[in-house]
Amino acid sequence: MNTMNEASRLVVSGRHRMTPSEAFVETLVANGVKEVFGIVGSAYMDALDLFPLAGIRFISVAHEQGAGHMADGYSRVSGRHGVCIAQNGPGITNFVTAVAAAYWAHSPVVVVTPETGSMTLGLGGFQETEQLPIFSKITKYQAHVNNKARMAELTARAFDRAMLELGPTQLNIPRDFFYGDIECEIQKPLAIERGAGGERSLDEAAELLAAAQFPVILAGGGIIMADAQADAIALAEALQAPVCTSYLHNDAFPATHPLWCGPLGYQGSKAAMKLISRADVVLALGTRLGPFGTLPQHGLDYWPKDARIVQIDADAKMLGLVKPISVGICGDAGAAARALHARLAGKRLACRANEGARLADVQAEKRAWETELDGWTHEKDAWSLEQSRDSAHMHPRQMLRELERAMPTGAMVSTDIGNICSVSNSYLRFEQPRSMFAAMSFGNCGYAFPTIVGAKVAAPDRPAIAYVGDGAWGMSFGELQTCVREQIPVTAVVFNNGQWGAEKKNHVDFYANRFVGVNLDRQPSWAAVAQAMGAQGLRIERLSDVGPALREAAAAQRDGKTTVLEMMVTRELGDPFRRDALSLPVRHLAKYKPTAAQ
Ligand SMILES: Cc1ncc(C[n+]2csc(CCOP(=O)(O)OP(=O)(O)O)c2C)c(N)n1
Ligand SMILES: [Mg+2]
Repeated sequence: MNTMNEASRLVVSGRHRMTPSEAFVETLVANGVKEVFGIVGSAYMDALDLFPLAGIRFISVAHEQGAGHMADGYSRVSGRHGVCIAQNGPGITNFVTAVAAAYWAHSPVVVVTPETGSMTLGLGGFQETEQLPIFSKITKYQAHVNNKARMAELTARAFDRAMLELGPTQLNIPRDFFYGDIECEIQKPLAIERGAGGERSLDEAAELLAAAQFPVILAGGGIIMADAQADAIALAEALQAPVCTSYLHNDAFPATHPLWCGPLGYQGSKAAMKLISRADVVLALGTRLGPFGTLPQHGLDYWPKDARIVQIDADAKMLGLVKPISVGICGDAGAAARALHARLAGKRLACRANEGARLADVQAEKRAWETELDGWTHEKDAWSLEQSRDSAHMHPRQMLRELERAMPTGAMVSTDIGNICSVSNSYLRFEQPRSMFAAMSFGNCGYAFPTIVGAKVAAPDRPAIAYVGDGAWGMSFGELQTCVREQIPVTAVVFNNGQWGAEKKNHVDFYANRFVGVNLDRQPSWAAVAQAMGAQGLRIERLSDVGPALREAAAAQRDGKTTVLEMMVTRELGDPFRRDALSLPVRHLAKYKPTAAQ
């Protein structure tokens, strides 16, 4: 950024006469905004015109959904606001999926939604739709600028609430309200510190932990958001308690730490599941205990139903919502971990007496799981065996193991929703937080690629890698244009199995292989498409090429190059997502009853 822009980042102080556009942009600057993702639109031209002079880079994307995901990825890696903006009406409705995803990822994204002009609202003019109801259930707060004089105040509140409530907020601005003269003051961001939680609950939790014979920590996203990994490690070490990570928060605890056991949930670690099943006290640190994240997996119904649960979450509404708990603590994961640690310091800890045996069990379970993973080179159900028998392509699990081995230090990895991306959960291990950006519980295909683009903008020096199934890639590859145009170098690893695999697995397991809409036949060569779009594209056929290709692609990011690695894999499929939610079909009408041939 040049010096003129640095100087221009000083926010005006005191009351000033300005235009609402100036008030809006100055409030962005006051909140440290340096990048905004979006697609240009007449609705906010007057504010956009100020961005360069305010030192704000406008990152022009291919689709507004991409902008929303980029803002999400940006905020998840930086802990700062992600901001996106678009044209009223269709530009804004294109945001919806991304905002819902950011909501469930607890990302402080500010969604700026210019709307149709206040004087024609309701008349059915051009690009009009009611923009507040659409986002009402997927935002933490909605600011509607009902008077242009309130532009600075409401913009500031949208930013404050995104941090305070940890989730997306909407700033809805009738497009004519960017113009005119107002007098206002630019507000400083509110910095509200979260505490450790109630004294009594912390005391109770410390008592439970001190008396526990087999305490287990479940480390959640709250640890990442609170930058509290060091506190979590210190507490785990004080108890010498094994640490499982919550579903898709594999980066909540360092994988090389002796107490790390791996992730719970779909395609998670059997070691983590077996160990938590033995817990008499679970410390759920910074997790809402989402229902999908603790479903039985690998045939193990591992959640310890008789254990005492201490749950710590920054959002009081999450306490005891999904699982019965013994103690609920509304607090910051880091502050609460420190407060518990301090309380435990003066106590005799029952679990330290059996420490030797417990830690031996932890290591044994971890070794057993690694050995099982090493031997689990391919899926062994009848359909998968049939698919891979004569295939020249790679087994997905082996390919994922090679990617794991070649993963560059400090890498950020985003993962999409799909069978292979889900299986990758067992193979994604991280040392530092803010490294894994999965589609979380909204689970939308098309999440991973734009999200990693946003993450790369926030952390340009870290290798940025997206894992994407070929179906989801079809939804999101358009953002390669953004990478090339805006020079945001990332690596997309595209798993080409020629199918919407995760859904096909349901046909295999429940619908006797009656396939409808799951085969992705006659796909283009995604490597060639990447090349045509100005990126590098490589088709990877052999296992021995996987690691070198990933390393080279990640290194090429330093030269500004985006690479698509098209992994040619068999059609075999791992366990399904929702075995819990499907049933074998019942048909009463003769015409729908399966025939013998089926
Ligand atoms: C936006 C959206 N549409 C549809 C789905 C349903 N769905 C979940 S997984 C999946 C298949 C993903 O296929 P692909 O990306 O090729 O990955 P694979 O399962 O083959 O590894 C689909 C269609 C979804 N989750 N999100
Ligand atoms: Mg696929």
